[in-house]
Amino acid sequence: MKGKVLQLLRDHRDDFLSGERISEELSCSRTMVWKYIDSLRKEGYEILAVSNKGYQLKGESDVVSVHAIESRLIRDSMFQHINYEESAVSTQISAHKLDAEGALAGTVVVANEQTGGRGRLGRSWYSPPDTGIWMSMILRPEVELREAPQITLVTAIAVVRGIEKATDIEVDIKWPNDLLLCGKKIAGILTEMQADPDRVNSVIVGIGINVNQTSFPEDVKGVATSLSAMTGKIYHRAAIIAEILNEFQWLYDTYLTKGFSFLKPLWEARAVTIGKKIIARTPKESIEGIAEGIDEEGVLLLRDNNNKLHRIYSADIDLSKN
Ligand code: BTX
Repeated sequence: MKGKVLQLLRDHRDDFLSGERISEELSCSRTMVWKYIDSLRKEGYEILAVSNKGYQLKGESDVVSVHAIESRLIRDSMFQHINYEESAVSTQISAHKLDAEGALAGTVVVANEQTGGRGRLGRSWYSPPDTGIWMSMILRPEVELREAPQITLVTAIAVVRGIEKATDIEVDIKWPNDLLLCGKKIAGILTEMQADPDRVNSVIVGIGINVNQTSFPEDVKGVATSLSAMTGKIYHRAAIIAEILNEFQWLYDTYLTKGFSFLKPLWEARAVTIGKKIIARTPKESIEGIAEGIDEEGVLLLRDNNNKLHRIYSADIDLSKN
C-alpha cells in the first residue's frame, strides 16, 4: 500500500495531491495515508505537506525497499512477491528455500548485502551493503532442460536494457553471464535449475550489479567496476531493479512464446566477444579461436586455429592477447 501511495505521488509530481484524494483512490482512511507518508519520509523521501493543498513528492530516496521497487513496476507485473532482506547469506539460497516451500513463479528476493554471495563453480561474489543490487528471481518456465541456459542470455538483455533505461549507461554483454563496462565486470548472472531428468521444475536467476561502490577488495579490483566508479554519480538501486524487472517481463514472455531465436538479434547487438579472438576455458580444456557467434539455441560457436568449429555450452571466456 505504501508503494501505491508513492506511485500516486510520483504520478502527480507537478501538483499537490490531497490526503482525501489519496484515501479515496486507495480505499483507506486519511489516518492510514498520513502514516504511509510519515513512514516514507523516515525512509528519506522528501514529501512536502501544505494545508488545504495536500502532499507533493520533492525528492526520491535511495533506500531499497519492497515498495520503492513495487511502485515502479508496470501495472500487470509478473513480479507480485518481492521479498527484501537487509542481510542475506545469498539471495540464491533464500530463493531456493522459498522455491522448495512452493513460492509462486515471479517471486523475487532482494538483499541489501550478501555475506556469502556466490558465482559459478563455487566462486564467491563480493556483495557489500548499501551499494549494489543483489537479487534472485524464481521462474517456472515450460522449457526443455537443454534450453534453460538460454534464460541467462534473456536475463542479460533485460539487465543491459534496464540499466540503460534507469541510468543512460550502455553496458556490454560477454557470453554467457557477464556484463562489462569499459571491459570491466559490472554485473554477473547466475542461473541455477531444479529439474527432473525430463523436465525443468524451476529456474532461479541471480543478478549481481555493482552500482555505487567506489572501491573493491584486492582480489577483484583488477576485474571489477561499478556504475558510480565510471561516472562519479550515485544511482537509485530500486529504480534500476524495477526497470530490469519490467524489461525482463516482455523479453521472457517473448522467449516463452516465440523462442530464443526471436531475441537473438537483441543479444548480438550488445555482445562484445562476437567476431573476436578468444580463449574459452572449460573444466576439460582451453580452446583458442574466433567467436563466430551464438546459434539459435544460445550455444557459443568457436572456430579454432585449425578451422574446427566447437559448440561451447559453458565456459569462462577471455579475450586472446595474440
Ligand atoms: P562468475 O563465476 O562468472 O564470476 C565470479 C568471479 O567474478 C569471481 O571469481 C571474482 O573474480 C569476480 N567477482 C567477484 N565479485 C565481484 C563483483 N562484485 N564484481 C565483479 N566481479 C566480481 C558471476 O559468477 C555470477 C554472479 C552472480 C551474483 C548474484 S548476486 C545475487 C545472487 N546471489 C548470489 O549469491 N549470487 C547471485
